[in-house]
Amino acid sequence: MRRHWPAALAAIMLALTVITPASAVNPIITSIYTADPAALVVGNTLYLYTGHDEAPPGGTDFVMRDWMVLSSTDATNWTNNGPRLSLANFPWAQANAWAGEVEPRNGHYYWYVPVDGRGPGWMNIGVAVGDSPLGPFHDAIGGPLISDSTPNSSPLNIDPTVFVDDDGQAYLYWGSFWGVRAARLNPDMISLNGPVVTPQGVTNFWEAPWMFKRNGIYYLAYAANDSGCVSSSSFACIRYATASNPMGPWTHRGVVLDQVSSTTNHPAIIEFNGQWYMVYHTADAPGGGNFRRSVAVDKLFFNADGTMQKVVQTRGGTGGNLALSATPSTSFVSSWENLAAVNDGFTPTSSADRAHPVYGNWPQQGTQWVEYRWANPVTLTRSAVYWFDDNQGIDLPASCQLQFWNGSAYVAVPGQSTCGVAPNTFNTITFPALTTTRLRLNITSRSGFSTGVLEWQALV
Ligand code: FUB
Repeated sequence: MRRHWPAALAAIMLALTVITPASAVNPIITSIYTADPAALVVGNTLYLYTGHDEAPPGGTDFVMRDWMVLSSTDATNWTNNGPRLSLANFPWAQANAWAGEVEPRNGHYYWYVPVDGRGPGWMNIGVAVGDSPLGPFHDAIGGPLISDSTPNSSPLNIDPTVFVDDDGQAYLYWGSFWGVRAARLNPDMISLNGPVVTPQGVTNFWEAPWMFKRNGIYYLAYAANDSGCVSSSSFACIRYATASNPMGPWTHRGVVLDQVSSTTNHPAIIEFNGQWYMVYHTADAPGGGNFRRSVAVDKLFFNADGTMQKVVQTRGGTGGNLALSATPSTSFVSSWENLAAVNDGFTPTSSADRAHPVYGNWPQQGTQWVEYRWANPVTLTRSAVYWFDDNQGIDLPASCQLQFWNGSAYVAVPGQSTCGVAPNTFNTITFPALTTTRLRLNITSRSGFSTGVLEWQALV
């Protein structure tokens, strides 16, 4: 049974949030997993309202219970302001704190969020309101604004984006499962003004709309999963359309962000300090995956005719992965495989992913090892390994263990958590901070098989 925090306890938890500095490179924060960013500029600050992925390593579904706020005054250095809204703020909700967006109006900040309600149907859109960009926020309605019982609602009522035009009229767009929907909002921002319509011209819409206006042109960016832009329909690119009216009809303009390393893709596009940005998420953080995503920010440029150039995705720094600066060695590598694969910075999509070189030790069996050496001591607290499985002679290992060089011998890393052998994910091993110049991964095969590694991270 799912437990719900009393509202007062939730408020105390929010007030006690520790403000921690985040990274200056993509992903912009790696101490937690964040997804589904929405962006808002207030004064000299850029706020990102994000989901919070808490799926365990190898998890196969979303675990999302609250929403975070990140902020920056230069779009480079980020502050994690902690969770500022949670499912506990909506007593009528029970799960799925998915992609939301904050819109300011009349001194208030309205946070539109999709949640799984306790009533009939699946996902609903609720609204929280606060008096500052960081809240505190509370449920503004006491129930959903949009639900499956809303006439002409989307096949999946998620991913709200709200836009207030210069004349004060507010618009809500949302939807998934190829069903984009739109409606006008009343000035109270918590009730619909008129029917739900199905906007026309939003070609290949899948989910995740984001609406904005520039130079009198309305823009609608959204996730699409058609074969024209993705390698498989489980991934998504970001397409966009423009219109001269906020309710459309829309004209499709192309792809503004290619497929990313996570299956889902979710845009926010905003101007801050004279520069436009695309905010999105990937699986690029150490230990990341489709349900352990991380927010990224990259510059976005317009052409003279108002179309958008495709965003160049950047991956900055090491993301805390010191394996990238290590020299690998091994007890054995098959002549047709490549030891350098273990620290080439690749994020595989599955244990059978051969898009990059792979390390394998066929036909060896029993215990083999790979090792990292650094010229100077490094301090590590985690390691993550993505196993290779070719469904032939190389299989997932039976067990594994981390060791380090203590000056005279290799010994087990003290206090290490279980070395996982799950397929299709990074298996993260945590341990008390360890300073060393050599780290070794001992890999013991299953009977009759050899073992392999797609990527092995050594993390600060
Ligand atoms: O994070 C849960 C869901 O995944 C969001 O609502 C979608 O946009 C997709 O990113």
